[in-house]
Amino acid sequence: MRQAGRYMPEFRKIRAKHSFLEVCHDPELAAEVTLLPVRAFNMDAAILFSDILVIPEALQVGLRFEDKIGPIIERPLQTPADIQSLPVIDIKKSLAFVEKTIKLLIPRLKVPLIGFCGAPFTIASYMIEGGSSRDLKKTKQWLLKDPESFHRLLQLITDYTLDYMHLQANAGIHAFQVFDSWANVLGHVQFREFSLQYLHRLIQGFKSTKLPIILFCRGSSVFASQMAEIGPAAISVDWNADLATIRTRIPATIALQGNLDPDILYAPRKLLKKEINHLLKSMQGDPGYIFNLGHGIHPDIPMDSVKTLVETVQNFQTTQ
Ligand code: 1CP
Repeated sequence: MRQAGRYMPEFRKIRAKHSFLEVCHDPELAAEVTLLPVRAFNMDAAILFSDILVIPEALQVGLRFEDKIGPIIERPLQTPADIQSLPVIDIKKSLAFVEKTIKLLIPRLKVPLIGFCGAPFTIASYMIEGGSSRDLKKTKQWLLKDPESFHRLLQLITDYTLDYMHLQANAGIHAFQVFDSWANVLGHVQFREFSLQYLHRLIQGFKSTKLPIILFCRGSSVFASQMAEIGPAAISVDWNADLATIRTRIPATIALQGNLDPDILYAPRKLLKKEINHLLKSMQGDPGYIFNLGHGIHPDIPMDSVKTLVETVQNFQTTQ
């Protein structure tokens, strides 16, 4: 979850010279930033340095990132006609920089590389809201008042996303994670109609690659059983629920990833270790368990806490 993020001084040093999008667009820089946490902490996997919003950017809605605000989309979608006016793009060309980054990384990595994208619902919500939003009011009003055009938008994003997933698979990634960061604003009926259905299409469309898909929703502790129905290789669980309880509802053929509260990284070392060990013990013996945070790491987390976390997890088997 946000391995490089903003908490690493080395990342901030690069960012002092380059905008966030410049780093994403420059394969050498993006590869270098991907490697930073792997080198610093001996992580068991690397996550590609990029952002879920490169698809809206390729669709020319005017994406920029502002410090302390986050993403801003200059031309958000306001009417169904705006969907019609989106340009027809070739993902292979528009996102060729991601392919180059992955190809640079593969020979430089000794651990697996995780590629990623945003879920269609989350991407649609950014394109409609024009940036981060707490309640996604415009998005929810749109899907309630005009579900037909909302589905058209979701399908359009799904098609481009599948092209993007295949671009990453062909370039050499080893696993793929889909982030539905805003699924938690949906009730369970709407989750099924406006999110899950399209996540299912991504899973189906990616099957030919035989690469594992990890599905994360903010809200996965509530939606886990529905997510299991569409057959991902793993479900990444947010930090609101007890993971061992979720395990009892999910088939053993689906791995579970998660779910330490990222705020625990602010705790003193002793408490941090206690919380991590508690989670690991609760999942002990489960061959389909992958430790992770329940959501992204905060930019002001001390490097030492991340170090303690990785060491505690990696030493767990031998010390118990
Ligand atoms: O190394 C890494 O950090 C991993 C690469 C990565 C990933 C997997 C980044 C880099 N972003 C993401 C995914 C991402 N981006 C998600 C899904 C995961 C999640 O829910 O956190 C989302 C929602 C985004 C959108 C995004 N990107 C936001 C908005 C979040 C919100 O609250 O609306 C922001 C602020 C970003 C910027 C961003 N992306 C990545 C980094 C390191 C940063 C910070 C950039 C900086 O200021 O330097």
